[in-house]
Amino acid sequence: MKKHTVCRLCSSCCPVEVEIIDNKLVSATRKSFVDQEKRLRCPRLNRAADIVYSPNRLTKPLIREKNTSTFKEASWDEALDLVVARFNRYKNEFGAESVAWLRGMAADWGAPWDYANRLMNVYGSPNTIGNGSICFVAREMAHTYTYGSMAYPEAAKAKCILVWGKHDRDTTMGVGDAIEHALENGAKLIVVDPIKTLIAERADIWLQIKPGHDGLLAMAMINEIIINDLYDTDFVENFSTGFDELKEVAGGFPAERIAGRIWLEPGLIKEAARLYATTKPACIVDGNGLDMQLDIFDSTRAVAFLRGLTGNIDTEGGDVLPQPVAVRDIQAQDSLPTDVEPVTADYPLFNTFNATWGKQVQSCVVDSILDEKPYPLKMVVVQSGNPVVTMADSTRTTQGFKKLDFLVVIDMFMTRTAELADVILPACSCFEKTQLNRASIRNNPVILQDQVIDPIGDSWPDWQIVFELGRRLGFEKEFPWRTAEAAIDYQLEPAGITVEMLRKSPNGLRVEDIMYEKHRKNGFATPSTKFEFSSQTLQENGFPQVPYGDGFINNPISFSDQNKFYPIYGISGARNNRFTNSQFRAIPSLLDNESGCVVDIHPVDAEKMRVGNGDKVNIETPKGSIQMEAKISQIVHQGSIRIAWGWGDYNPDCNLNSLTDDDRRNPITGTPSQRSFMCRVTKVQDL
Ligand SMILES: Nc1nc2c(c(=O)[nH]1)N[C@H]1C(S)=C(S)[C@@H](COP(=O)(O)OP(=O)(O)OC[C@H]3O[C@@H](n4cnc5c(=O)[nH]c(N)nc54)[C@H](O)[C@@H]3O)O[C@H]1N2
Ligand SMILES: Nc1nc2c(c(=O)[nH]1)N[C@H]1C(S)=C(S)[C@@H](COP(=O)(O)OP(=O)(O)OC[C@H]3O[C@@H](n4cnc5c(=O)[nH]c(N)nc54)[C@H](O)[C@@H]3O)O[C@H]1N2
Ligand code: SF4
Ligand SMILES: [Mo]
Repeated sequence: MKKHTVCRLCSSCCPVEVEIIDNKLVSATRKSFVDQEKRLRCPRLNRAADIVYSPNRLTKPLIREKNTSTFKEASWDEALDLVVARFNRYKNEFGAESVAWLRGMAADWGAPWDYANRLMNVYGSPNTIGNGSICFVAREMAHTYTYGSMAYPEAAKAKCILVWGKHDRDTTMGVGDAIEHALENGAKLIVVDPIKTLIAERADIWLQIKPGHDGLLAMAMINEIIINDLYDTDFVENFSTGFDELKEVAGGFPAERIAGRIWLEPGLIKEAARLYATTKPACIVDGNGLDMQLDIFDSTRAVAFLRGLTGNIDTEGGDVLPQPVAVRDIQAQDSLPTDVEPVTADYPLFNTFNATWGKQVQSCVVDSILDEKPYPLKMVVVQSGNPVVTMADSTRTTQGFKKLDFLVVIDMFMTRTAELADVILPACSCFEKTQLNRASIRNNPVILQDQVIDPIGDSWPDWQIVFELGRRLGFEKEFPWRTAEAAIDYQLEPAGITVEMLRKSPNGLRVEDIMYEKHRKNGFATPSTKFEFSSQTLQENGFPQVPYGDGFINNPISFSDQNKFYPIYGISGARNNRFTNSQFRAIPSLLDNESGCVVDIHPVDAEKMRVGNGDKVNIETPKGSIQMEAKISQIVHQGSIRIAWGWGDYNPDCNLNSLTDDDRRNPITGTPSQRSFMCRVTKVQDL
């Protein structure tokens, strides 16, 4: 039997068709507007059955035996009662704010994020915290400050595609399909990436940017477009504000002066600016290459400016602004006492830029535990995340989680984070639960992630865990729902959509047709109702109103002030299409014949280091060291290395975040430099 759902084995939320035989998931296929044989293949989806039925799945709640490293199996009643007792104890002893709920990316950002917020808000803690400071939420804030929400590229219809720090063919297959389609139809391609990726190889112009220096390039492109009158005068005059201020600041970034600082030729920067500005429609596919950088907010705003400057915002084949469906805000923020600040209080603009994103600076959780500022957290619930290996500075993060009084982990597998827990609650996979994903809430059409098989063992869907905890904490009224369907129907009521209707439209329910150039009628959802090249809100809060208005930061990546000792640029990459972040290395069919756990070193550097293919090298920063096999490769620029991402759970010796630092952060979004940092490389036998 065929069933429809949405895959959530990574954050891309691809609609899929699943083959079920005897109530078992046998195979799954990604849906796409392109023909089956042309679709990009996703190895994780192809191995969905191996993931779902893995013998390593957690199938029973586990409680740590007192003062040991062993766990005993428990009933849900026993485990939940223990968790609830701790929730109550810390609230009585230290106030509800001493408990935090930390969410990784795996259980989605839509309704599951709202449920966790609702629970913590009615309990009285302001500390529901996501990992958006290093994933896309900081980027979303930069978009929002410019034109009111996050734009998405309509790549399939574009004539020019500017891919900026994204690698969709491995990470976001739906957009990957769209890019392939556009290229087949003759679209031009510009890629900004320090690595010669598969998509960079095919670009008309590849800008092999120096890691972490994207802001300089974006400003140089803006300047080039302005001084050559390549900008859209109608848009700039009628729909934007702050153009003159931008023009002045961008004037300080001429391509000739900037190029040498970012490993590029001035001619290539000019050519890219001209191609992007003069080929219409053009879209920008921006990605995680911009995230996890110290100047994420300014660099992403500068990239976002290109969209307005060239009149490509909200146009067909350009970057389109979403048309969200009307949903009920179920976070119950009104229940929170107003006099308790969250542990993320140092980042007020990020905490509040969106009505429901809330707090996203996960580093503050560790600050609070270790430095007891603004107060100490005593208990943390980690849901669908593995912070011990995915957050910056793993040594410090581990210290923090070890210092906690009580740690609860909700996960499908035993992880390095779960190993530190007092209670582990076994979660269902994406195929075992019905869920309203963020992709659906934030834009048309709404597509239901629908349960297609029964839960494995005694695992529970995340929604059930949260609702049941809520009820046991005494919030029966706030958590009346016994099914996911009832909760989703309640949340979608303002849109007039029900789960039943969604099931009848498995390819998605569109509540309104796509509309372009909505600003002509409504303006933009910014304080000025204009596309904001300069922001008064930022100025009022002590930040430059135009990106880099007070100069470009001197040392934009970690440890660049110590480059005598750490002379090599380390790049965190690559996302491998077999794995999602730290996940799936326990799945033999995905791990077998896998050769991705390597560090790419340029041949010239390798010779200097006397390193050959397959040699083990030690990579070191002031924070720690890891060891990996070397791969001699031309895909990196001389002077930089690319370190494989996501191996820290499988093998702590390869934990990239043992190298990264959390000491310096973006002042607005709290983002540390997890993507780029200076390091030293030595052959292991030379040590
Ligand atoms: N140096 C460096 N650091 C990075 C990154 C990088 O590229 N380089 N990437 C960053 C980014 S963008 C992100 S988003 C973070 C990711 O950080 P995390 O979200 O911590 O990463 P994952 O490894 O994906 O961990 C997800 C966990 O959720 C579990 N899980 C999967 N599905 C479900 C579910 O439905 N319910 C529950 N309860 N659990 C589930 C998985 O088993 C896994 O243990 O890492 C960040 N850290
Ligand atoms: N297979 C797979 N798919 C995934 C995930 C996964 O772990 N595996 N994770 C999911 C998650 S949580 C996310 S956030 C998305 C992320 O998806 P993407 O945004 O595609 O993220 P990455 O592949 O990490 O990085 C994109 C590109 O940025 C480049 N890059 C590195 N440093 C820089 C830099 O300084 N400047 C520029 N311009 N580019 C740079 C890298 O070389 C890489 O090609 O993918 C999601 N999908
Ligand atoms: S890219 Fe693959 S793993 Fe990610 S949601 Fe799509 S099908 Fe699933
Ligand atoms: Mo992410």
